[in-house]
Amino acid sequence: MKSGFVNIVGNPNVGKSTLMNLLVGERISIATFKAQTTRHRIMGIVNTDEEQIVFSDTPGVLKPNYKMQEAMLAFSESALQDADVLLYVTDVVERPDKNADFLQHVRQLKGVPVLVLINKIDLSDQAALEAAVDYWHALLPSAEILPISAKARFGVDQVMARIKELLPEAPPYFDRDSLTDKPARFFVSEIIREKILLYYDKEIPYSVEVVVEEFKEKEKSIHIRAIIYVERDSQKGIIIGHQGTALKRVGTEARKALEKFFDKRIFLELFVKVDKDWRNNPRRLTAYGYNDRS
Ligand SMILES: Nc1nc2c(ncn2[C@@H]2O[C@H](COP(=O)(O)OP(=O)(O)OP(=O)(O)O)[C@@H](O)[C@H]2O)c(=O)[nH]1
Ligand SMILES: [Mg+2]
Repeated sequence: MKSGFVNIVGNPNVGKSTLMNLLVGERISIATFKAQTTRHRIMGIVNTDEEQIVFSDTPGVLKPNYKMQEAMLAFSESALQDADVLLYVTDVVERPDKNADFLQHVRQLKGVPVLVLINKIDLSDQAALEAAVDYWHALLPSAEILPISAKARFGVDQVMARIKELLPEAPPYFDRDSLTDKPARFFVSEIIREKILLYYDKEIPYSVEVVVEEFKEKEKSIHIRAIIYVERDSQKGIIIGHQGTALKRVGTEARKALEKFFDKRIFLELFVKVDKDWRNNPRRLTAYGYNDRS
């Protein structure tokens, strides 16, 4: 039996979550066009007769400006501690020299195979791709470099095949039928947050935390009550919108996505509350799960 942790790290918006969902074959991690979509370390588990591959998606590496971002960075760094295989994802559009400290940690990993995945090659030409390969080869000489396009599903099967070769022999870490380490409520709050990332501008999505207060599952339906917390009063009005239309849109689109995810009828109630400056409040961050280390 082969089993191990395959941890996905890299800068924001390079396609880590899109790739994780492809590798796992389920839409476990939300992915949007905005940077800093992922805030937690989220495991997606692939079980076959011979292997258990525990993928971890992580937040994009950043220089923290507030305590929530410190917690996000700690999730990314934790993925360097226990990786059996590390997937360092970059893409053909990002400025690759940012976050030199994190790259230095990657370089110092002992005995951990690193695959540098140059994503979004659908946006590149051959010459630019070759330059990127040379650049990464100089930066991480012992890493293997694989160009991919998660969006076009190009190169992903090769990545999977290489992971299976590199996976160590070990007994499984999780039940053989588990798909993730996170409870159903986590996915509910993430799906609601995804809609908020898509429908609101500027700082609003980054000031939001979603808490599921009630999750009552029946045979054919799930009743959910969730609170959208914002940092300030003025943000509450923006989330709700004129005559409640903005919030209604979030509710409708989140319900549709939740029905797809759970394959059940969903009854969703959303409320908006202010939790002043929660992003810098250690006690609130702990309550919201930002200090859970797996
Ligand atoms: N053109 C193109 N876009 C891609 C590709 N892979 C991902 N994207 C897009 O890149 C954006 C970011 O994708 P995510 O998967 O959310 O990126 P991430 O690295 O998880 O981002 P953070 O969670 O913010 O760190 C989304 O709009 C994706 O659709 C690709 O191969 N080609
Ligand atoms: Mg992500």
